[in-house]
Amino acid sequence: MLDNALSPRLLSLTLCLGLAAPADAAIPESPAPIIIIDNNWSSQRVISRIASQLLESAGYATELLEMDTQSQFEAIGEGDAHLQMEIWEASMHASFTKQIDAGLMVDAGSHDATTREDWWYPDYVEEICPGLPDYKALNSCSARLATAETAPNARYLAGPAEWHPEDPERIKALGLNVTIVNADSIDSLFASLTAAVAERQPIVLFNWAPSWVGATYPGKFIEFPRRDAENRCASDPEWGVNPLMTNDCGGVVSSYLKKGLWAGFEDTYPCAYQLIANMNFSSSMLEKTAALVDVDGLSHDEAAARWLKNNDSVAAQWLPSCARR
Ligand code: TMO
Repeated sequence: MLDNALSPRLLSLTLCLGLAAPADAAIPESPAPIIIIDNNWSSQRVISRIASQLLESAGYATELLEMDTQSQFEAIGEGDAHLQMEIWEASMHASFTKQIDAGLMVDAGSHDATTREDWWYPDYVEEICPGLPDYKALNSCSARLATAETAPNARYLAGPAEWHPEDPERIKALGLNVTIVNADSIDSLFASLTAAVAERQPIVLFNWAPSWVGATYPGKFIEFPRRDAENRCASDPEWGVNPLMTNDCGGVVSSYLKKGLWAGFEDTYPCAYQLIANMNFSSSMLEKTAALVDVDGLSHDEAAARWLKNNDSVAAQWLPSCARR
């Protein structure tokens, strides 16, 4: 069974040749492909492919659909896509919750991993700017954290703008002498980090955890005013250090990582629903999936296949009996 689960190509070849009929003809319950959202960072792309390979081993057709984190939930709500494997609380809670409240999506459970997304720096930057990690040091050190492009302001190297659209408002609300420069991909974000570390140049950039970066380059998140549990920081100008503006706070510090599904998923693909609900990545598992791509240089497809090969007993536990054949 495990061999079948882990060799989708071999399995589908066997099926095409008519050598094996599914033991349980009920899978797939619908021939329509399960459409999986494909974002633009490595762990998400790898675990989406792990889900895809497991679903295909069970007999489902799957497709990956590239979407950004802002428009994805609308597509899932309309049934144009069905599955998001990594819903990060700090950047996606509001848009995800909106679809849940409208009855258009369901929460398919939390991974064990807890997450953080925020501004970050490698430890040696504290020698250049000793007031860190307090956010006020961004102003006292702005000249030292500037580049030619941003001087006299400090440079904040962000990811693609759609990841954190609140950044410009945070800068205004906290009165920061900071200019955002957006990296257009994680490859360019991490290439800038690697180059800065090699020369011990100052750098403040967007980072997240779990990711392989913190294990490779020790560093810290900048400590902004803490976001409140009700997230009034995002909705109530009066809350926080700036009584006239929202987003005068940092990201959520210990936040969830969830799986989310189109509301019609469980009725359409009941066995696949059980499989997705069972899938669960810890922080260290998630770091490993990203490192297979960003450090070891595998493609996302190869990384998913390699991960399944190295973790076959974990994957076997996720497969409900209806998905084994
Ligand atoms: C959404 N991300 C994991 C890139 O911060």
